[in-house]
Amino acid sequence: MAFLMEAHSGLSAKIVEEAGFEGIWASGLSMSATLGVRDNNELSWTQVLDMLEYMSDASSLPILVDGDTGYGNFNNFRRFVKKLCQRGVAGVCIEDKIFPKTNSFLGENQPLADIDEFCGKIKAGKDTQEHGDFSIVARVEALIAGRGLEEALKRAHAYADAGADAIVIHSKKSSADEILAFCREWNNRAPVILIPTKYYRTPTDRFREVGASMVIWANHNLRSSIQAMRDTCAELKRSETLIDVEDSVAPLADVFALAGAGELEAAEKRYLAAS
Ligand code: SPV
Ligand code: MG
Repeated sequence: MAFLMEAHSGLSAKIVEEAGFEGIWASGLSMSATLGVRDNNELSWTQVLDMLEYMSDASSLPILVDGDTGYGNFNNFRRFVKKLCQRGVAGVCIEDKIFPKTNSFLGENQPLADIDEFCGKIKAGKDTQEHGDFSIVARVEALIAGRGLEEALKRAHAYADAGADAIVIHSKKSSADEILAFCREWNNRAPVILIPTKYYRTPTDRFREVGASMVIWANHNLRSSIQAMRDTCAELKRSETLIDVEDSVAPLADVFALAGAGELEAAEKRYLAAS
């Protein structure tokens, strides 16, 4: 089972790679929150592309981008796929909801996309991808929308028939029961990806036992950075001195190292005329 770790910037992409993960989840929630906006397609798709360009420049890891609902219909989505391929992104996940989307953890009874329309989107993406190994992942939101296991399975089968390379089955329950039941019924017809943000107490071995292929830690770099920034702000506001803060933040040398200062120094020796 593989693990994708969330990143939302060039810097966080580098940190994910440094930690040894095999891939990056470019989370829509995290990219939005980082720029101070809501996870409601308030970022345009070209703004998302710009963020991805920094991330793919910063890291050699494969990036699976959260493509929300594809930014419109099949035509908007296939153009997004073309641009992702040009930027070296490894794959995109689209969810079967309506544009503009709402985060899965907000509200009840979120409207779902028409199955045939969503299948057309998947097909258009597969027909457009410029590299054979680009992945289109279909995210089933039936459990999120309270529509039950049968609806989730029906949708997952339709999306696999349409050519989806893998299925994300999502849930907002604190118990993994419905997710595990889905996986057992699905029986690995196509690879299954889980996002255990809400059912985080479930031991990871349970996901292995039901044959999950991949787990996404979807927002934990964003949330850890919020906590760290808040702690530092509070301490400095209170103490009005750096004395107690210096040892609790990353050394400045780390900032330069992560930005690649060493590479520039070496390049200057090679390329700048000696004065
Ligand atoms: C994201 O990380 O943006 C996701 C996962 O789509 S979730 O927030 O659980 O919907
Ligand atoms: Mg998202």
